[in-house]
Amino acid sequence: MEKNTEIRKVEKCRICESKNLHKFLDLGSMPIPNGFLKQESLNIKEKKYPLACFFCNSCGFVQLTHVVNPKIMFTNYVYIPSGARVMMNNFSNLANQVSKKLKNIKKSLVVDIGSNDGSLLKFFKSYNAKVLGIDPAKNLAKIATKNGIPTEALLFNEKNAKKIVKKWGKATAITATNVIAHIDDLHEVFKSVDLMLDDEGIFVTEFPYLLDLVEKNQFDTIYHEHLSYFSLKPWNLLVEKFGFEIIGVRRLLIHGGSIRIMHKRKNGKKTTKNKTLEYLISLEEDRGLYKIKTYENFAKRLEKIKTELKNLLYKIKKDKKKIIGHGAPAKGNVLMHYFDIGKETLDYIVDSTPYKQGLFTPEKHVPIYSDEKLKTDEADYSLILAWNFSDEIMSKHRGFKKRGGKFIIPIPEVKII
Ligand code: DWN
Repeated sequence: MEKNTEIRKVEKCRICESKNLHKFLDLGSMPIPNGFLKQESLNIKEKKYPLACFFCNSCGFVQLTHVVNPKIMFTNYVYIPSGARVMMNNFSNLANQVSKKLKNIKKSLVVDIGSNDGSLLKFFKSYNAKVLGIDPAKNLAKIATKNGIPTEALLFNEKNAKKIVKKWGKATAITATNVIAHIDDLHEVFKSVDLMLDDEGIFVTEFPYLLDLVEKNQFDTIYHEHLSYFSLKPWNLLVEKFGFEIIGVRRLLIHGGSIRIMHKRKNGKKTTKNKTLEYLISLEEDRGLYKIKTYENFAKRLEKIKTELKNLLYKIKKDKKKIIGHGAPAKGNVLMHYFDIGKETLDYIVDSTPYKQGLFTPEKHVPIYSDEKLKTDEADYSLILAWNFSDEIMSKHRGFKKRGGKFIIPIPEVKII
C-alpha cells in the first residue's frame, strides 16, 4: 500500500484472485474499531471507513474489500491479550503443543508474528527457546522488549522478513495467532514465512473460525482489522500453492471459536492426508459454508438479534434501570455501531485493560472505566460486549450478581443471566 494512502479497495479474492465477489453484509461506515479516544479528541471529526463483507463465488473465501492502511490501525495499539486468563491458558497450550514438535526447543528460534506484548513468547522462553517478536505496534514492542522478549517493531512482509533473517537467522518455528487475518496480502505472508522458516521448520497459525462466526452469529467480529475470515478449504488452496502442507488442525473455544493449524514444507514430497482436515472440510461443505444462501441467512439473523436487543434495552431504560457495558473490545464498538447503541443506553463501560481506561469508545463516545468501578457503582444490568469471555467476566464479578445485578449476553443470541 502506498505510504500515505488511508484506504484502498481490492477487487480480487485474496486467495484465488477471482473478481467474482458477492457482498452479503454491509455494516455501513465507522471509525477503526480500536480507535478509542482521549477526552480532548472527542470534538475532532472521526474518520469513518466502509465495512462490508464479501463471499468469493470461486473459492468460497470470505473477506473485506476495503483495506485501511495498517499504519493507521496498528502503530499505536491498545489491545493486549494478557487481560484474559483463558487467552493465557490458550497460549500456554499452544507453546506446549509446538515445543513437542521441535527436535530441541533449547536450540530453537521461535518467531511470533503479531507478538503484541510478548505474552505468547513468554511461554516459549520458559522452555529456554530463543524468541523474537514481530509487531508494528511501537508502544507494545517497547513493553515486550522491556519484559525480556526482543521485539522488532515492524509490519510482517517480505522486505522485513529478509531483514529479520539477516539479523536473527532462520526460525525453527513461526507462530501467528490472530494476526494473519489482519494482513492484506496473504500470498506475501507465505512468501515471507518461506523466507524466514528453516527447511524443517513449522508454521503455526491460529485464527477465529468462519464456521463458528456464521453459526454463532458473530457479526461484530467483522471489522476493518479483520480483512479475512478463514475456513479450511480456501486456506488449504493457499497452503498448497506455496509448497506447504497442513500436518495438524485443532478447533478451539477461544474468541468464540478458532482453529489452530500446523504447517510444514512438503519439500517436494506428496501431501500426506490429514484426517481432521478432511473431516472439517467436509463439515464446512455440509454446513453450507460454500453456498451464498448461508451468508444471506446469516445477515437476516443479525436483524432479529438487533430488534430483540434494542427492545430489551429500551424496556429496561423505560423502567428507569441503569445499564453499563462490560468489556471494551473492538467487536463491542462494531455492535454499538450497527445496533446504534450509545450513551443514551449505556452509562459507561468497564474494562480491565489499563490502556483503555479513561478513554472513550470510537463513534459513540461511551466513557471507559476500570472494572473496579463495579465494586461501588450500583448498575442494574451489564451488557457483556466481550461476550467471548462471558464466563470469565461473570465469575470475576459474582458480587455484581449477588447485589441483584443481571448480565445481558448479546451473541450468539440475546440472553439475560
Ligand atoms: O483479532 C483481534 C482479537 C484477538 O483481539 C484483534 N484484532 C483485536 C482484539 O479484538 P477484541 O478487542 O474484540 O478482543 P477481546 O480479547 O475479545 O477483548 C476483550 C476485552 O474485554 C478487552 O478489552 C479486555 C476486556 N476484558 C475485561 O474487561 N474483563 C476481558 C476480560 C476477560 C475481563 O475479565
